[in-house]
Amino acid sequence: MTVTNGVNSVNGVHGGKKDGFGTRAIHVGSEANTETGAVIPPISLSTTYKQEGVGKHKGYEYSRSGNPNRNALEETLASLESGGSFALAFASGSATTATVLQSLGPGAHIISVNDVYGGTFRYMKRVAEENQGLQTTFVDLEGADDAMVLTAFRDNTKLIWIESPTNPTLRLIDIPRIVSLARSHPSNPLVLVDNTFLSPFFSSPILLGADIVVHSLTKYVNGHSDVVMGALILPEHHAALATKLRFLQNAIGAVPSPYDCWLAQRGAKTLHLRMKAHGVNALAVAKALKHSPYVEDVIYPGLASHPRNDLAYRSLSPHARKFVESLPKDPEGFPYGGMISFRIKGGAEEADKFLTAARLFTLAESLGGVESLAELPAEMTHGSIPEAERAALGIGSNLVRLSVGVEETEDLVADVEQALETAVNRK
Ligand code: P1T
Repeated sequence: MTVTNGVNSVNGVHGGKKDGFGTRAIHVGSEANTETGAVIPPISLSTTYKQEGVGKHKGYEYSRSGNPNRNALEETLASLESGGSFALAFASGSATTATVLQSLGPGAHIISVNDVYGGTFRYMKRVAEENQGLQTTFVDLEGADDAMVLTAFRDNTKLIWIESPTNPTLRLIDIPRIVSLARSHPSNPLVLVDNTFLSPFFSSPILLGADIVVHSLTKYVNGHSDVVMGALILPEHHAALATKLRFLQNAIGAVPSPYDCWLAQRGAKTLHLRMKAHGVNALAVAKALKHSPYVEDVIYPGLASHPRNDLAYRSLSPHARKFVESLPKDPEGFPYGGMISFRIKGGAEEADKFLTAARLFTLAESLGGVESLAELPAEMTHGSIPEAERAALGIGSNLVRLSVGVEETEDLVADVEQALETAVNRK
């Protein structure tokens, strides 16, 4: 099977001017159907496509290689991730990770930020290392100085894996600094940013020099907790790498269904609206946690009291900065995505009570949906990380992670306050 569809190029440019983020989210990849006029793209479930003669077709042969809904979603994503030109969708964020790591070839070395999603850690250690011979060195890319980061480089270092902010301790990585270190070393590894936590609305890593951006679309991009899917996006100068990855997308075959692509594209149309609401709500909840006598420590990089709040501001995408600057000045901070982690006073018992006492924050894994979620990383999303490593990262039994949804702000704040009261004060 050959790959029939090429890589998608960005559009959303009119009269030399690029439409804004929200306009692109709604229109790019969603042009009215030329045959029927349907404003919303139909779902194309066919797995195969008629050929007029052998090799003569309308751009589609077999739907693993390409289908109208996946192509349309990829076009939307290439346009939304600023600086992106090529987007490829996969059956999950984890399948995206797997395909990228497989593209590095045998014997490659990876440098990864030390705090990553538990499933990414598991893939690097238990699959790539044990089965594919890829070595990963986990480095504190937030706290280590340049010399310390450079000591991790090897001749065969092919990739640097960044999450920023990290899952779940929300460490912030200075992406341009890591890019310049990568460029300064003879191995010149690719710099990849998993942008799941901030979404293409709050952060544009390609504009900061990243080579590849990865998303679990399961989270903010789809936004409604009803699709598992992933994607990667590359800038124009990585056309050859995009072609290689597209070959692997088809050859490995971890592709999403047309229906899921259609849902994710529908979700992406409101990404800008949802992210603004997630950010405003998260800032309000983070402030309430900061003022609570029942909280030991709150981690939200948008809070002015966060040690890397200036880096958070510098790392805002151009569209997020415009949004933040349009808000009335708040001396306590600015919206910076919807994720918060905090350490509740006490230990596992208080954390467990908080998680079951919350009414609106549902106790569940995942993040980025319209509904608020809360979880205990040590036992849930990061349970696959050995206990000693979790402890070194600060993922203890009283660390609670919140995915702040887009419900009414005051309801969420009241819910967190009552759950804290129940968990710590009325034991
Ligand atoms: O679940 P999946 O679509 O395969 O995506 C994996 C993934 C990749 N990158 C980051 C930063 C992630 O947070 C995830 C998935 N995370 C969760 C399910 C979670 O609750 O943290």
